[in-house]
Amino acid sequence: MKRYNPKEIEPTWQKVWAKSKIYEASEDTSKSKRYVLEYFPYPSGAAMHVGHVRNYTIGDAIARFARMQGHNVLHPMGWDAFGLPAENYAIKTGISPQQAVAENVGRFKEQLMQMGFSYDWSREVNSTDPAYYKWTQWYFLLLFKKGLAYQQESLQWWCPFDKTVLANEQVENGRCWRCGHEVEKKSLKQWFFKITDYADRLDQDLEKLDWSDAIKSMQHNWIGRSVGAEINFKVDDLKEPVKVFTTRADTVFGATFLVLAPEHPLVAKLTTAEHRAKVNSYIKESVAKSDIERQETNREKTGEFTGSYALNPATKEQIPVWVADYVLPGYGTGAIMAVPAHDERDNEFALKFGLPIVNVIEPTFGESHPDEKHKVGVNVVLRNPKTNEIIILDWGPRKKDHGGQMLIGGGVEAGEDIVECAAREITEETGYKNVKFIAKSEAVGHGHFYSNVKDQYFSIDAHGLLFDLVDDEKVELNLDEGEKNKFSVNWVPADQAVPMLDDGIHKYFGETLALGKCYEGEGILVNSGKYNGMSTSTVREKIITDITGMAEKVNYKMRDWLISRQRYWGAPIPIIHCPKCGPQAVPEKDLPVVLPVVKSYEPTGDGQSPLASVEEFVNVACPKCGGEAKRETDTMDGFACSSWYFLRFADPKNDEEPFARDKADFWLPVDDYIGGAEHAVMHLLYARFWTKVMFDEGLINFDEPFSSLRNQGMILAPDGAKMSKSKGNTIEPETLLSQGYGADSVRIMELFIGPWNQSANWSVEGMGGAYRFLQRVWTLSLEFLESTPDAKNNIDEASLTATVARTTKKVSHDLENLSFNTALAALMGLVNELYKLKASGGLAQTKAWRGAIETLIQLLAPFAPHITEELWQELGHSESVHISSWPGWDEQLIKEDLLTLAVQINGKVRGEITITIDATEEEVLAEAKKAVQDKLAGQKIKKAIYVPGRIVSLVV
Ligand code: ANZ
Ligand code: ZN
Repeated sequence: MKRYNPKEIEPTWQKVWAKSKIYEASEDTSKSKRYVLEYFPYPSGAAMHVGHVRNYTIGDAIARFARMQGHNVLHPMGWDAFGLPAENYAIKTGISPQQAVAENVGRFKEQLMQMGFSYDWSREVNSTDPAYYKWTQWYFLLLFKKGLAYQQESLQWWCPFDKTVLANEQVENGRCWRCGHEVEKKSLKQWFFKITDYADRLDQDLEKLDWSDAIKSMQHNWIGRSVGAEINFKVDDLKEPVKVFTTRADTVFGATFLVLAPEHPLVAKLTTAEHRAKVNSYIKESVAKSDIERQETNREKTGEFTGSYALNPATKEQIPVWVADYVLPGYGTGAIMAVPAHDERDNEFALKFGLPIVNVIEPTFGESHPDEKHKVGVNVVLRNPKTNEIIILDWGPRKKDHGGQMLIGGGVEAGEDIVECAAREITEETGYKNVKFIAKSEAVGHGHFYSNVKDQYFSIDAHGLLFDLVDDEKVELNLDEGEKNKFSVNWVPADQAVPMLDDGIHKYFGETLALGKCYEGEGILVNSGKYNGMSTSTVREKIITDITGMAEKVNYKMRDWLISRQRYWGAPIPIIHCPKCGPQAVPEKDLPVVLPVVKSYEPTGDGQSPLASVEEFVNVACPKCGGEAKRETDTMDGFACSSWYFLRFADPKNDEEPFARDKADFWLPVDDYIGGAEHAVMHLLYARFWTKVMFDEGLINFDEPFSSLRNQGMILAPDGAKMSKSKGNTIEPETLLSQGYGADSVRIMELFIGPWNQSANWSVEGMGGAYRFLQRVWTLSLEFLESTPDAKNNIDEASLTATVARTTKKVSHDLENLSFNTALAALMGLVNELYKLKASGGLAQTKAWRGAIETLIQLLAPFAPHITEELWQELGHSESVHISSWPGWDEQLIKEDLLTLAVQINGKVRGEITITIDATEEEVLAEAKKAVQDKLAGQKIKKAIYVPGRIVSLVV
């Protein structure tokens, strides 16, 4: 029998596929299109490791499955090849980026080829090819003409040793990532794309996308829309007021000081002579820190007093003005009103510098009840100062508003003061006799609740008190009849106890008294003049108009996109600066502006790119007046190239326009976009922005580029460490191939290792298992072919066809849901079954056996394209298995595997479903919810339980 030898069959089939062009796509409208795309890679010189390859393996399985299902599949590949690595390599070795990239692309492509991925190589693009970046430049000009690309002076990180600007990510602890030299901020003129104009749409349209919630919320937070107000604070002898941005105008009566970012333009004017020296040195320290560092929540607060005071427009009091680096210059107005009672950062700051804290919000909980009685009560945090444990009372399982985990508490009796009351309640409920009063909360908690003990609704004003335990001495508990044996007393570490508390007021006092947090939530106003007693959320807008006379103001965290780089290896920005006419677009007929070949790739040292010293490039006639002018010498950030490449694949050879509209409209949006999560707020946001601009320009008929985003999980080293070249723990397919495993085994391993979107540790044994599985498929298929033709055998044919049908259904279903690992498990199960049948009844060339083996091969084809192609041909087919039709199944054959289950809502049977016995819990629950949808009538399901094979129980 022929041996399974991947080293021989894999390259052979790769050549055949290239020649027969079966993976080339055309605009065939008779089939539905499916655009499957993996992030186009940066072609690094290093070998790919198995983590990189997983991404392409997932995409290829999706593409192959879709193709066999009869979709018209576009699955292209290209190179994102501009950027610093090639340039730094050139500086070091003198080898030009053009040459290095060409070599790397060749090597990278070879590695992809070896894996047998089904790319349409006729559509290959390279972002550094002038025929490509001509259109990147064209887009730049489109943005420029629409007012969406502009130049502005801004502060940038600058390394005086390397003589270059650095991106934020390239500064580590205030030092240059390359040379370790301390960096400075330098004011440089830079190009920006006005992505902020699209902030609202980028935020809202996230809703339309089938992306993971994690990525969507990262984009959402990055865009950071927030609605608030700008309030002016007048400073004596200063014409301009200090304008602050706040989302909590309702807390203005609690604003006891102002804080300006050290970079704020008014700081110099505000700082009095006495404080100047200290403030100036503080400013110098602060600007050297990154925004991320400045916002770290557990960093100790720092700041300086300016010597000036501002008028709080609500309280009419003079409040001190400080500078502190936790206020950032780039957000809101770069200045805040600090409300230390209700903002954690302001609270820390006030505590550190002894500034006043005025509480202006008291929380309210629960709904009022018509029969409620009013009372005044206490909630007591009893703390053991030695262990920092506090007491919580366990009243049994919480049901509605009965029971649960509570603080010590009770009603204040006539003639009793609050501290006495608290001490009495402690002794009555816990027995502890010797306790010490520590603090009383300034705020009163307002609640509406039902008393377990008294069987009565109450509205309560509760005072919070903190006591320390002095010693363990106890007396008999003194409880009301209704309280006896109803609860147990437990000491729990404070940080664990507080989250356990069930009632709102109890939790509030737990957080403020036991954990020292400030209250950032909503409630009713106190210490707020005429607004006292009103609710914070309803009064917010009213205070804004009363104080500012203006409406709400929307702010975004997102900044405009800095696009220019003072670097050689990027697409030149197609602008000509004319001393008379200003910046002018390079006329379209003169595109591309080709990167000149240079001798030195070193930056010039004065903040300009190496292109600035290439005179033939720089000196040019103004396209408007014809006078002497100079080219822009900055190049574009590589993210510009990747913001539209997915469109170029629709029409990669077009030299009249970036793409023909009908082709783009035919193929796009991308149906499955596969890649890691690391680009959440960069590429994935930029590409959405460009797409929206193109949509607005009428270039395309869709305004989101990627319908479904699939973020694959990482592959880790066998010991769970991240794979990296520097650690020397990478595992490379090239090595595995040379060991004889074959691309098919590697691909199986990549997908079998675990759910595709979760990380997994590579396993050497697993690799062997994958290989043996394929070998078993090989052997069985060839044994079948070598068995007697037309012979009878004694297997249970009905069982064989049912097993095959069941597996077909399972694999089809799993592939639809990208559940590659379970699909492979099912295929391994099928192979085991087939071996068992062979052992019991023998193998022969019957119709049933042929059907089983052919189906197995087809189901395996998206995972292991080479071995399946080889066996398919051995079985006598002349066409490729990869363009054969995906097998169907006869539902009749698997009927016996169906099961009927009752669906209960709150314990009553309300419906019935029929499922397959191998249905997953998720599938069963989805089916059950559908079956009783009308009976749920929109009620929220609190709990859904599936007792396998027996019942589904929903609790609403
Ligand atoms: C008073 C206040 C009281 C605030 C309160 C919060 C709670 P988001 O939601 O992220 O937009 N802030 C405003 N500009 C800032 C800046 N440049 N750097 C640092 N912090 C800044 O947050 C808006 C809130 O963040 C604003 O509302 C302001 O503090 C602070 F109980 O004003 B707030
Ligand atoms: Zn001019």
